Amino acid sequence: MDVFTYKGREIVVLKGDITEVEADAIVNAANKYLKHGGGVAAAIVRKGGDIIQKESNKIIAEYGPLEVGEAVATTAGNLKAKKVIHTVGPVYGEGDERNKLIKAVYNSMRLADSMGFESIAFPAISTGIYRVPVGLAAEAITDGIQIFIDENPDTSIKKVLLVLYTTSIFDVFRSVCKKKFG
Ligand code: AR6
Repeated sequence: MDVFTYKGREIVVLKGDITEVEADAIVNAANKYLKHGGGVAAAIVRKGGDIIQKESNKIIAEYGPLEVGEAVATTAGNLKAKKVIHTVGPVYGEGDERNKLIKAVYNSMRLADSMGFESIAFPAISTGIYRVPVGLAAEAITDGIQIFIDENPDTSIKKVLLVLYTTSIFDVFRSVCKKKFG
């Protein structure tokens, strides 16, 4: 685990399972339809309970599919977190992946901030089933965090966790954070 600070906010990079993390909000790498069938999304529903999928279905029924970069919140069910924030990352090859990832992170933090949350945990959005190269994703996700803090100096968010599931992805995020925040 590595801890960095940026403008008085803690940025924690750790290898682990996001469903086990202590944070007010954990972020899910979702799809536009909030059908949590695979990857980190399936792990979140498996551990948090089907109530997360049910609330997700309600959101889709009411508002229609999400856009890439949008973020919405549901209950966290049995998880330690207060809420799950679902955001949609880009699929590699669709174009503008960097800005879409920045937007997904920014909108997730904005939603957490609107609920007065002090901590938020992100997985490596888009680096699994959506195949975005890890280096590109790490640069964009950390840029999103940095831009949000720059533009929202009074945010309630004191701590941002980056929870990486594999050693190789953890190593890339750690070196990008060292360069940017170290
Ligand atoms: N904790 C933290 N990270 C995890 C965990 C976990 N428990 N499990 C997997 N990862 P993915 P995407 C990592 O595929 O690429 C879903 O089906 C994994 O190693 O979950 O944005 C959605 O419903 C990878 O680095 O998300 C969408 O359809 C990262 O999480 C689609 O996949 C993201 O991998 C979204 O694809």
